[in-house]
Amino acid sequence: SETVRLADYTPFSHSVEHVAMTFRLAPEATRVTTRIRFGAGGTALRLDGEGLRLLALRIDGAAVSAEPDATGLSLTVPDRAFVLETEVEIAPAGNTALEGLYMSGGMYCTQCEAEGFRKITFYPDRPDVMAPFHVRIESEMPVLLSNGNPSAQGPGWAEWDDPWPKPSYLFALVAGDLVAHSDRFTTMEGRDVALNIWVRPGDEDRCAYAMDSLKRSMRWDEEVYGRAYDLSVFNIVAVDDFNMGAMENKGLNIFNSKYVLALPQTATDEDFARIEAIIAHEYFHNWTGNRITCRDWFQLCLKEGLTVFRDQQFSADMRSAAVKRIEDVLTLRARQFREDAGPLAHPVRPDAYEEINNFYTATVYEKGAEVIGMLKRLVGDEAYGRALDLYFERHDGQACTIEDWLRVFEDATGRDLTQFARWYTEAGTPRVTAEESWEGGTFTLTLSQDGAKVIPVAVGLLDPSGQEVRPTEVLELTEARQSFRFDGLAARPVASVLRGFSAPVLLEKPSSAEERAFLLAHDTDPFNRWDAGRSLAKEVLSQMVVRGDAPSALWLDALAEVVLDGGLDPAFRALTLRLPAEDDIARTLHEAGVTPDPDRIHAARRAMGDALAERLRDGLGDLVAPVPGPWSPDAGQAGARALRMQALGLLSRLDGGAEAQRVFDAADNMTEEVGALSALLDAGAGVAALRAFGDRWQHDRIVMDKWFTLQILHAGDAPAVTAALVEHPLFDWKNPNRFRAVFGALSANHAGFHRIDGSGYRLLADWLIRLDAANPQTAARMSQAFDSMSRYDADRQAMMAAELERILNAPGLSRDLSEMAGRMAG
Ligand code: DPP
Ligand code: ZN
Repeated sequence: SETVRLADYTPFSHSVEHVAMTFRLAPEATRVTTRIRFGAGGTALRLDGEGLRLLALRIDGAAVSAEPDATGLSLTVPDRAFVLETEVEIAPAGNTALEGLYMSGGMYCTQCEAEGFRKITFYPDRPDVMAPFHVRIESEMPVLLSNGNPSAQGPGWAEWDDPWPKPSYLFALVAGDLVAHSDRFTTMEGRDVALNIWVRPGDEDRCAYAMDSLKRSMRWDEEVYGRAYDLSVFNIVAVDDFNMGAMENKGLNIFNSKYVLALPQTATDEDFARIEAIIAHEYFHNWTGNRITCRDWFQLCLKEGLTVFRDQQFSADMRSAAVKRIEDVLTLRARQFREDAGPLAHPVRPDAYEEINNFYTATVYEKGAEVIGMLKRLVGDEAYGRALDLYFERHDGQACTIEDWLRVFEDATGRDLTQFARWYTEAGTPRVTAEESWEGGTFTLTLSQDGAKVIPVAVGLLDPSGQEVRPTEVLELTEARQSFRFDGLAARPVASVLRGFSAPVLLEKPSSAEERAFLLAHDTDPFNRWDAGRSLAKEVLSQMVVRGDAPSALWLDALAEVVLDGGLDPAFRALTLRLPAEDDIARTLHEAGVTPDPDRIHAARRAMGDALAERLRDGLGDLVAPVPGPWSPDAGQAGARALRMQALGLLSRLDGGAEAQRVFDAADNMTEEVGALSALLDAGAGVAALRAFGDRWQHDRIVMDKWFTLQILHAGDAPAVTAALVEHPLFDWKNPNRFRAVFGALSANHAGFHRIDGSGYRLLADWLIRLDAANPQTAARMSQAFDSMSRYDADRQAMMAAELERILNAPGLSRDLSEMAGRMAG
């Protein structure tokens, strides 16, 4: 396969002044006519195009004969401005890859990012070619949508006009039997915008939360970033078959239906929070992505890192900033630190790829957002605001690079960001070591790093009584080793280092269990308070795994103190009560030079939960009391429910699931239904509840995904349960959500996936090979389960390597899966 390199970038030969397209939709034979007005650019023109049947080609109205090759069309064109017209035929009904124009549940829809537009028509399918589009759709479908503003319509046709020049990856078209949940929004510039969420008939009562999230996102982007919406209509469409979460097409966002549709009865609090975040994320792309886009796909983090950062800020403002930060770091460590530690590690801005779809990663997205958080911390909030204003002013309408982005900050602040730029170009999670000394009223913190980056390390000091004696200060670590002095202290302080997780690093700070228990009890920084408890829990778990120790009383007491403190935010208490995931323990052990044993980790984590349940025995009754008040999706209630469900899980270890069964039977919302069912499954008492759940929700695709996931996640023998479930009539493996619900759960069940008989590895490989033939993108994404191979013992490594080899030898393997398996096989 061919490698694409950042170093080889060259601008496109021609400008595109305007694009006019006509779609005559039919499932087996859709006709697409495309009229492109090119500016002058020499006589050689190369267009991208894949799987297109070329019917006609005209230059300035004169027929030209041309023969496409496998990836496009090379033409000799006039050495001046000209109009190229093509007519092609495509078959959306047979498009199972879900890229380009395809069908989902009887409707037509598109997904063009990153390179799907070339499956629709011949075009310079690259983000730095931007043009205004006019689209005509002819179809018997009642609702016909494309980007921009509606311009005309009649029976069987509609026309759309998008005045904002855009790259082809933002093109979208939808045609279907849809109904709208509608509202309006007036922008700060006085523009009246029609808002519609289009769904299948019957789903319209499930859109209220998404609509509310959209309006709050629009207002927030005006208030916080000064950015207003720029068309007369904003459409969102929910589709059941979708490779990703959602897509920010200009004026016509297309969403995986699970990130739109929600009722209290069908969606958990986490689902509600995710819907709010993804609606915001796609909306925010209108400025960070659409108005200012990427020059090439190596710059993907330019739009994704920034837009994730913005959606995280939004969720923090809508909910609890402290809780949001803890949740974001949990995700970062679980997904991005893992990625960075294995064979798939790459810089936030990669410099080479075979298949760009493989680079929509935790590193580009989540670490990309962390890098912006660091930048903001280093320059300060006010300068960040000025830099963003300058970014929008200077680059509106352009396709940009990370260099452009950093130059804006340099120009706005006068700061040299040469060293900072390494965060974009170097892979791997830096290690920072902290050492302390105390002498004559002076506390010295010495920080060292294994690289040469600029690392903002936020630090605060507490006195021995737990009072903060030095508020948070951002230390800038720029050298290999640096000392920072704090003078005039009455007593040796306790340092709270890397507050708010001020940089995405592995912090090594030799400190006693007592000191961490002290920080868990007293730290004024909520993130570090939580993280002290977490690092203590990891240490206890490691000792249980490695030495067979019992869980320490110190940890149990410190945790109980927080969990039973009614004065603390229930969401925070729930997060503190959550035990580290088995995969996280495996990574931590591996980093410490210990080969993780999945069975021992599983047993130790269970023993830890049992001990915790014993320790909290007297308090659990109160903690599982119903959450008062009418149901609401807000952060307060969600936190209370999270704490209740955590406690219910512990109580089930003591009562065999009796209380969980009562909660399950009485539940009037999905958070508690799923929470109670999980507790029952863990207690080995979930058979009846699982059946009841399946009977109740068998007609609801989104809820049934949970039914599949839960039984695999909580299975003792996850491969066996998975093997049985793929025979279930509702296992529709071509639906990405269903495939992920099953195989995502298999790889998330750490002990099950890594069973020493190799059955987990084998089953996943079998199905990746099968899925690859239909949907390479999702198959490649799911193959990442193998990226932790090098952590484990020789037997497991050999079995995983053999499965990767088997994948690589599969006939007709896609470029997507071949690149992923090849990188992991080494
Ligand atoms: N650009 C899309 C996003 O919003 C890709 N799924 O992240
Ligand atoms: Zn995005």
